[in-house]
Amino acid sequence: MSEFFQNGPSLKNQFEDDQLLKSYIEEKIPADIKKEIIYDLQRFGERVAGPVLAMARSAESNPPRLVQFDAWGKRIDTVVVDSGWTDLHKVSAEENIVKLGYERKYKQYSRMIQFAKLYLFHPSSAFYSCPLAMTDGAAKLIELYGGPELKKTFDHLTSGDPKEFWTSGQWMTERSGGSDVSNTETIAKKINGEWQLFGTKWFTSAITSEMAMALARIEDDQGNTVKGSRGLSLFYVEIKKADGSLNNIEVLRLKDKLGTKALPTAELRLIGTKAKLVGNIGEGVKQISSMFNVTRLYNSVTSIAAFRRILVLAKDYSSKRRAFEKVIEDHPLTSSLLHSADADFHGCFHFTFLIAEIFGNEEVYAEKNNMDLNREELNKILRMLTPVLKLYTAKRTVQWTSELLEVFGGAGYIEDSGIPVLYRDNQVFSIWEGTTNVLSLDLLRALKKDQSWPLLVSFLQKELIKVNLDHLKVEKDKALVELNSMSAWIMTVYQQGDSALEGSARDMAFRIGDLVSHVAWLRSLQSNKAEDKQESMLLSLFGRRRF
Ligand code: MFK
Repeated sequence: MSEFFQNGPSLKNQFEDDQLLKSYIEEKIPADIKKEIIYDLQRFGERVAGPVLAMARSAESNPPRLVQFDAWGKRIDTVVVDSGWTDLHKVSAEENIVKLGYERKYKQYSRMIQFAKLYLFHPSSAFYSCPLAMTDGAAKLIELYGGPELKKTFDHLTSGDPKEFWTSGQWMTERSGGSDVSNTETIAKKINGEWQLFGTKWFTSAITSEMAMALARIEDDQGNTVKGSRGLSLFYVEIKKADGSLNNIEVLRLKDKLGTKALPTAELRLIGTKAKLVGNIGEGVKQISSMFNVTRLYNSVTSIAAFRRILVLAKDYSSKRRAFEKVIEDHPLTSSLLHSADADFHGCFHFTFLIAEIFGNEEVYAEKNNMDLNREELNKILRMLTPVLKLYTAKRTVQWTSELLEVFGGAGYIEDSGIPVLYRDNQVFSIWEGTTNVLSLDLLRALKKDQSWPLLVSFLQKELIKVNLDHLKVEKDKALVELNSMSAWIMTVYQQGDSALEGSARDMAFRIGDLVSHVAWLRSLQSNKAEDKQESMLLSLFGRRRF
């Protein structure tokens, strides 16, 4: 009998092993902060490949459970989580994942550095990154609209001390409205001078958080409400009362999801939940939308991180597994598949970090910035490209996860190889925070409202003018041709009216995604001046695999 046993894929230090991230940091981060940052990322790269991943594995194999009653029949609705999950809370605080975005110690580079850490953390976090996304979003909302009474809460959300650090939920979705939030049925009533919420929230991650941001429809003394999204207001909710019991909330059940099994997602009934109004009455959707730039960017960073994880495992495995007399990476079909995945991954990485850079520059605005854009322009580009980035990176990750799973053959279909969990989990990226269709329509909304296409064209043209290395010329010219062709196409579709525009929105979003990721990549190759021929060989705007 054969004594042969295949060696499985393995993970190295996740920063040291990531040539792309290392050269990006080298290129982008100024010398005075680089040393500190690189040391921190190296240390964290080791931590996520070992002990942090073990916490995630533990949390995944011991999913949360809901205990609704105590031994004596009293309703307690306690969600019991694995110690791995609580350890991931500690790691998130210690590593300052949210804090980095608000402390702004590294000025306009703060978001880039924060997202580099999130990118290392996510694939070893069992989706603890989800509460972190909502926490960062809530901090943003409080920063923009919160009064002084929420200052302490803001300090909790942005703390680096595990004992002080809070996470936040985001309670939007209801049975009557998922994508279409305007159908929200939860009511807010003022009772004895205090707001109380009544209704059912259908998807709430993660119920183990300390607070949440919720949408509700204000009902006046006569029982009248304003219909549609203009009737919705934003509320701050603390999940527990001072005595530790729930704030008039019943946990109806935990969702039995396809993936993200460690993440406790619950259905809640609000039965007079005490709340505080945030911002202006009737502006809830507009206000909560301003956190979409944060949460959708988190979605993009975490989806490219997940894409990288399956890609490095597939590459490592291909260098070990022999079939038909050679390791499989030496077979032309496998090597072309991996090459193609790598090319798409590079495009997604550069697109994501371009938006992180724009976001950082918008938040810590300096008149003279690397992008040559004023604050209003930075804002408009973010508004237009964030939904595109989210849908583009999510879809690429979902498609490539399925494709790369095949590299492992049957082993990729077996639970304890650690691959199926990626397949299940990654599917969520294109659903939550807006599906591909909803985000395509969001792009149209932004294009129409801000007339931002000409602004994007001029930004991309300016960036392309700076690309002058000989070996980048062919791909630069392709980008210029595509830019002109897209402008003509968008003009034609505009003239055909709203129905044609809606029907084309998805194609438009993916074409913009291809183009911007290509330009972002060229920009990076130009400015790191390493003349990294190997990386440039991957670059081919029109050579990407179509699924
Ligand atoms: C690991 C990473 C994890 C990531 C986090 C995961 C946790 C997620 C948990 C969840 O909560 S998932 C559920 C998330 N739900 C959504 O993302 C909702 C998707 N639906 C939409 O985005 C719809 O487009 C929307 C609800 C916004 C449509 O509602 P309306 O009321 O029809 O929107 P309308 O009238 O177009 O816009 C209302 C206001 O918001 C307008 O402002 P004005 O009143 O000043 O005109 C819009 O300009 C503004 N707005 C809408 N979308 C915006 C926006 N502003 C900025 N950015 C946007 N994207």
